[in-house]
Amino acid sequence: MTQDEMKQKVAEAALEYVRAGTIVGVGTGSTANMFIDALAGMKDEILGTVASSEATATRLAGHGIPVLGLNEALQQVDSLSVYVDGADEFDAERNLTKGGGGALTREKIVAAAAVQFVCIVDQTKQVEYLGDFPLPIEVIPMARELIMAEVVKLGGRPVLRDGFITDNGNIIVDVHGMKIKDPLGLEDHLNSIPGVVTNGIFSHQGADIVLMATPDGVEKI
Ligand code: ABF
Repeated sequence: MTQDEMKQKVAEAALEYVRAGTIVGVGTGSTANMFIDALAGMKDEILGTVASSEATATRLAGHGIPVLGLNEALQQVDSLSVYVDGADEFDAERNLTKGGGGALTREKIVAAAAVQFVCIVDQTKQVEYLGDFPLPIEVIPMARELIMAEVVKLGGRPVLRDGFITDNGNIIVDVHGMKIKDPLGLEDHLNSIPGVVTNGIFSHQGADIVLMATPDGVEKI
């Protein structure tokens, strides 16, 4: 089975967590895109969706799936019923690294607004420790050098993502060479540096359920 076939299977499996009459948070990336395509078959059953990026909003709208702003949604309901999104890495405690697509801040916000975070991945994303995948940090542009120097002190190798601007008008610094043994601590530490908008460790907002596609089927972790 190819990686794309595994992504397809896990995207379809996530439909089981979509409840009729609720607002659904929708992530970003190639696996999330397959979920959006599958969700189109249920579009008349849900109240609407909240997108974690402009790209996701465009794809949802292309299927005729209603897209609400998060503020608008939370004026109608107390919380989103579920947030479905991919990840770049996950560990045994369901901590995640996200943000390879640069949408980490909105992804973290929408995840925080949902009762349940269902993470959809294929088995290539499973790791013992997060950090092999470069850790993205969304940064306010004027703080770039300050933050890169702080990252070096932590033992990381910061690389500016060339020519990339987030949906929020900021830049991304990708941190290479970190073996992340304390995801919660590092998430908090990086977020405490002035100028950091957020970082791609999802430990506070870790997944409630990881659905992992393998050639033998979809495993629930
Ligand atoms: C989003 O898409 C990101 O947080 C993560 O970087 C990426 C995963 O992409 P894919 O599903 O294309 O592997 O979930």
